[in-house]
Amino acid sequence: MGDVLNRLQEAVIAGEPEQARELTAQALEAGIAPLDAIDQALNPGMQIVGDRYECGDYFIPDLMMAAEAMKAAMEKLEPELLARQEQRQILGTVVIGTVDGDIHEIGKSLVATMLSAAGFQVHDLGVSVPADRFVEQVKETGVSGDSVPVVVGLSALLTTTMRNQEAVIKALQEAGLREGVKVIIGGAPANPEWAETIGADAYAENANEAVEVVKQLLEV
Ligand code: B12
Repeated sequence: MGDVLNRLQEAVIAGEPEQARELTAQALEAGIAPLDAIDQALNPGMQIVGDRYECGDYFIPDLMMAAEAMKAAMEKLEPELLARQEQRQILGTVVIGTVDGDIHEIGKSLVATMLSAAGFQVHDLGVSVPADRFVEQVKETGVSGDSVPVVVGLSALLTTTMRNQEAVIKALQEAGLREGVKVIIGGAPANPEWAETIGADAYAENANEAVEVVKQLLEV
């Protein structure tokens, strides 16, 4: 079991999407839980890639290939993560996206998948999402979802784009929607203090914590 996860981690570090896909399939066949593959192979692999980029050993193309490998693995894991959530009871609605100017996708998508697996209806708006687009989706969700509670999840991976988390909160305020929603933020540069500074309701460090915190916010 350890061996296939080690090889999966290596495939992410080497930026080999085909290998990552194949090894993920092997891991699932061997009975490895999807979350273990994420926690023990994919995330540590991306961490190493990030460290190598930081100290100048890796360059942007290396990051992109590693991200492709991680995405290939996630494509295999997502259906499994969702399948493990047996009866589908909608706990609430989450509108999530990576804020304007920021194209980092993987962490946001992982949070979206985990929330979906936990029973939330998730509207994933994608990456580099303008503040207006969040507002539009909250309006739409509010109308179609009646009294279903709405959480807005804002991801930012860059110190230059974390300001846009605040811009979304302001846009929600201006549209008169802030009171009706809960806002959770995340991404590497964010932290609880930043959440407080910009008037978010909560912060979570990773996808597992995000599920717990969203449940607490909605009291479900
Ligand atoms: C992969 C990667 C890329 C890929 C992204 C591919 C893709 N499709 O997503 C590419 C190559 C495109 C890229 C581009 C750039 N990147 Co980049 N990238 C990374 C890297 C190596 C990994 C990010 C990742 O996917 N991690 C894995 C996921 C699972 O973790 P995560 O994103 O942190 O998400 C978790 C938590 O943060 C949290 N979370 C995330 N979102 C949310 C949302 C909510 C609501 C909640 C509750 C929680 C939550 O839960 C997630 C799951 O556990 C990081 C380094 C690092 N170690 O983080 C740099 C990094 C983020 N990038 C960086 C930089 C500088 C850039 C570029 C500006 C480089 C350049 N000069 O062009 C561009 C920016 C382009 C843009 N406009 O966005 C810097 C940011 C520095 C800073 N302080 O601002 C980093 C930190 C690298 C570094 N050390 O310098 N990057």
